[in-house]
Amino acid sequence: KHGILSRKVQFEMDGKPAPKGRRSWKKFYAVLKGTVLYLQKDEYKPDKDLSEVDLKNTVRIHHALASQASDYAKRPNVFKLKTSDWRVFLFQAPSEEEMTSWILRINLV
Ligand code: I3P
Repeated sequence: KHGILSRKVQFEMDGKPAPKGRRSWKKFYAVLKGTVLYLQKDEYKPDKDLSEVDLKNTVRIHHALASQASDYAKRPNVFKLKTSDWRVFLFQAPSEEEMTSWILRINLV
């Protein structure tokens, strides 16, 4: 699955609150491939190697849980992703359909 997602980091590894500066919304081109969610600055190109920043933004979603962020009212179509290493991200999808589709696909992994 591919698509535009904006990301906000709420908690980093081991559940530490993300520091100021890491908490702002950033727009990415997201690609879900197997158990890995790639978040890239630019459109996905299959033959291009990932940059160091792209690798840093990669999220392993094995044993992760996605759910609608019903407690977050500032933006629409936002879902929460909790990873197995206790990170928490908010992702904003372009529509409700896209949000639901991402949640279902992530939870199927
Ligand atoms: C953050 C930015 C985010 C905001 C976050 C701020 O500041 O304004 O938009 O999240 O609030 O820390 P900065 O750009 O300086 O990193 P919201 O959009 O959810 O309010 P937070 O610290 O309460 O998460």
